[in-house]
Amino acid sequence: MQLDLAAVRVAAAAFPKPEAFKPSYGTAGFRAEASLLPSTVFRCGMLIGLKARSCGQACGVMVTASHNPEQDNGLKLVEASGEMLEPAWEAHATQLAQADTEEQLLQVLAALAATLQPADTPGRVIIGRDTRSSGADLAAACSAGVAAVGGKVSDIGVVTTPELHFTVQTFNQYQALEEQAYFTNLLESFRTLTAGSHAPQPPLHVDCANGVGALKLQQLVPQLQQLGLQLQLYNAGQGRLNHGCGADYVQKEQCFPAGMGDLPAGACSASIDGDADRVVFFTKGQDGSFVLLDGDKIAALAAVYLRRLLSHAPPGTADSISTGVVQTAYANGASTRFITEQLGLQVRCTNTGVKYLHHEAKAFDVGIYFESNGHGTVLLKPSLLQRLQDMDENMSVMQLLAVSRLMNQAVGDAISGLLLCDAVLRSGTSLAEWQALYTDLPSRQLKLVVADRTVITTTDAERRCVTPAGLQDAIDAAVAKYDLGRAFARPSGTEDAVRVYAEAGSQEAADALAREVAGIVFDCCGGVGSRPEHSCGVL
Ligand code: 16G
Ligand code: MG
Repeated sequence: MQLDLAAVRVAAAAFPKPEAFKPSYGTAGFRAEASLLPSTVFRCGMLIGLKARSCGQACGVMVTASHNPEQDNGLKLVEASGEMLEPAWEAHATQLAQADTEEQLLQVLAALAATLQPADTPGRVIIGRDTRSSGADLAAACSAGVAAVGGKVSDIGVVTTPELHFTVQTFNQYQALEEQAYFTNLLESFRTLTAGSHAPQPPLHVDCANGVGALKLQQLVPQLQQLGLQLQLYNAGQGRLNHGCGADYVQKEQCFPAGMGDLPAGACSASIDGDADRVVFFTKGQDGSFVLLDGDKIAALAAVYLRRLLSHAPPGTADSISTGVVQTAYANGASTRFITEQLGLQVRCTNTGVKYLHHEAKAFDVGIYFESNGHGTVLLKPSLLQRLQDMDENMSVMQLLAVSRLMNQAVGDAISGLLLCDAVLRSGTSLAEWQALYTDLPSRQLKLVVADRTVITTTDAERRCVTPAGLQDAIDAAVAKYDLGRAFARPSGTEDAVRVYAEAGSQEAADALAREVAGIVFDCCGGVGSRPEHSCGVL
């Protein structure tokens, strides 16, 4: 592909890279303190501009740092399919973002362009951003990058991450950019799923993390009210982004978000994160305790529901359809057992990160995937959708088709997940029954810092360590001492830390096993600071 390198040189000069900054494309894109990022977003604009030009379709960029604090920002790159950037291109993004000199930058870019064929159409990059104050300037830097390689830009302003993915996906299907399409799709599919149960229900209390999800849910409140869903929004923009609130906080700290501790026992509540791509539910027990319904519980609820819809579809449908649930190593053992033993569904385990789960879920006709932390969705294969469309209209068939429209088919989506769970709760499964589907095994997560976390390599979906030698044997020996024990250690894909997970028959045992494994990692991998038994930070 031809590139005007002189024009690139001039444009790039406006976005110099901070000298010691070595950004790399992590599990879900770049993230750093916002003032460091103009060069990274400019360069990623060039990269995704080239990709769009070479495939002749729209690709996307989301400027967000998700659940990080307000002063950070980042970006996620989006394929023309609407899905997350394919891993081979992550390496190109890192190489471009790290180029230290103008010469290196031009070299990397020219080498990449030489491998690409231009399509007949110029391609387009759709850029969105969350509510961070640094977002507009970074989106402008990204646009400059796209323009520098001859690409077209459509800046769609403040959107959720899944909304941006949806917009890219549907733009390439229908060549139309209408923000309303995302909302109409959600509302119409929710209407179908809840047909016959539009009487007012007790409210659903939603913690919006003071992020973009608040703006979007606010828009849906009146129409959802007409469908019997009363949304009460908290942390809807008055306070600091992700501060004492949001799905990440609620799931990790296992406590009520700011302003929601006084809700009555049994109130159905949920929490989304700063860019609205993950959701967890919670409630208060009769004894006032905090009760979490995490991504594993959401997957279990979705699995129960889809299995029911399939069993009511025309005879023979359920038998000829593969339904599976995809989890990560963090999935509570009790959830895996429930799905395989009680529901009789297949479960697969992948590495941590939506891109891995999403890919694996596509292998099933109905693929349900959720990480424990609340990222996830339900995918229905296009060939299955075609079969369903060809069937006689039956309520379950219509509802299966509605699930495919409600649930974002490109990436995990908090608003989709929120509405699906509400629809299932109205269809006859109460919040108490949802809670009681299975009882979590007690678990503990810890993190520690080692000299170089890349010495740890893993296999079997991060459940076993391959290197350094001796580490896995020592973990196995520790696990063997605990009833119902399971533990693993994995290097984080987003921060300089090693994460340890343990579960066992009691909370004391899970805590002790986690500490023991953290101590083993500390000894085998050059732990930094004091040994974990005294000072291991909770994840
Ligand atoms: C990113 C991933 C998330 C994963 C987390 C793991 C996406 C959209 N986000 O936030 O799925 O659970 O990284 O972080 O894929 P860790 O490697 O630091 O544990
Ligand atoms: Mg997020």
